[in-house]
Amino acid sequence: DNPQGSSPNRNTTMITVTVLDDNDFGPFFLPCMFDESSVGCIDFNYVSNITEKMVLDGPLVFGPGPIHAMDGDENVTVSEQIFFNFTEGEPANYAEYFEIDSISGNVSQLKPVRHSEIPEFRITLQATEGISPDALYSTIDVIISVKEINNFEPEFASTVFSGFIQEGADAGTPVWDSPSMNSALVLQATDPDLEEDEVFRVSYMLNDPSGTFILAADTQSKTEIVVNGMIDREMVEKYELKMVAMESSTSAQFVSESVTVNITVLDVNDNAPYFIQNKYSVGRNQYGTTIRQNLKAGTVIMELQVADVDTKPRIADYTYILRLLTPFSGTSPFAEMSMNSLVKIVLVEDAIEIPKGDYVLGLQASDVDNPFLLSLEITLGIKVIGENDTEGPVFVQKEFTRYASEGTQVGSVIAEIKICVLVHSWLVTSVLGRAWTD
Ligand SMILES: [Ca+2]
Ligand SMILES: [Ca+2]
Ligand SMILES: [Ca+2]
Ligand SMILES: [Ca+2]
Repeated sequence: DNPQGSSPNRNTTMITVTVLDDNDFGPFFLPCMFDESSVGCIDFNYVSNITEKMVLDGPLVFGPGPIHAMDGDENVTVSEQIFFNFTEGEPANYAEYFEIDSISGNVSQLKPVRHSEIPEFRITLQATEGISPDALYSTIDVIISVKEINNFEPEFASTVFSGFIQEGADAGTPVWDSPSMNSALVLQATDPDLEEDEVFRVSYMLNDPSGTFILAADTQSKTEIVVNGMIDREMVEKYELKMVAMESSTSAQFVSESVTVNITVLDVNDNAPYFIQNKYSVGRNQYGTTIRQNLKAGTVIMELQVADVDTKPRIADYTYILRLLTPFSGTSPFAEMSMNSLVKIVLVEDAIEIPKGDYVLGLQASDVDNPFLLSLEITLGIKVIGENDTEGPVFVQKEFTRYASEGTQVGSVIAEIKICVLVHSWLVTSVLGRAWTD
């Protein structure tokens, strides 16, 4: 070229250089998509999905398009065949499930997959030009999602369960499946969507309005209910709990129908018998009567009935001990005759032989072998009057024995003596006096 046009002696020769494409680009995967900023094709993955627990009939369908690749070079002297193969993947045993046709790129499913075990495959696909050892190749990820089948909520074998717990049971004690308390009540839900050997991940939720029970800490696919509060059959005999199971093996996390767990509290003999109030009652655990000296030996002068808040059977039947408290010495002119829960106080001699006055007796009732463990003592006041005397008050009092330790301050009150006086069936209590040290 001669912009000035001042050198006519020069010749201009046009040389056209044709650059032949050498085989220096690997294959690229199709479809090739561009955007405004990209130089080449945008990176992408081949994605597909299959349904768990079945085998797809025919090749998988991929997006954004079928598996396909082109030689990256144009006008190469020999356009070589592109071969497809999987090189590695997650999980590592992906090849048990999928194979790829090296020529067509079609991917076939070989066996069913469980979503709970493998929710997704990520496999590296390699496209290679030709078969020479130094053949050029490219790779891309193939992602196959496993769609779960979830048509059913988890379910329990029954809608109502029965459990048993003994009153006084320690925290952590399981609710038993029978009154014999040999095995814990096991609660387990299943998910009909899962195959028999498939791991069922589940959360159990217990609703106990009383707050007395919780689920065992080591709950897995099955659970137990354990004590978390005080159990007293005489306070609460039955509990009704509600429970649900929520599947966590699936993304939908279906929740079961609510089931009922009825818990029966088993009795322990943990209460002493008590005396039923009757016409002789003069106060709390105090009974009294007046007898005349014309009564004959064997006469029943008082009848008392005991009851018990615990249920039968007990270790032993009721036992009674009657002892004379006032007067402090001498043999008692009264005895008890009992049959189970009925106690009769009878005269053991003709009443004419008994000095007039006030007699106080203690009557202990027990329903265990060892009365020291579980017994109740009531006080009986019996006033003996002459045949023609008018009825006066019955004194119901007890003897007191108190010991003051050495060094007790002078003037300390060590006992307070109260009397309970029965006046026409009304009990009057008053402080009679105090004992003090000097
Ligand atoms: Ca389910
Ligand atoms: Ca109790
Ligand atoms: Ca009892
Ligand atoms: Ca009880």
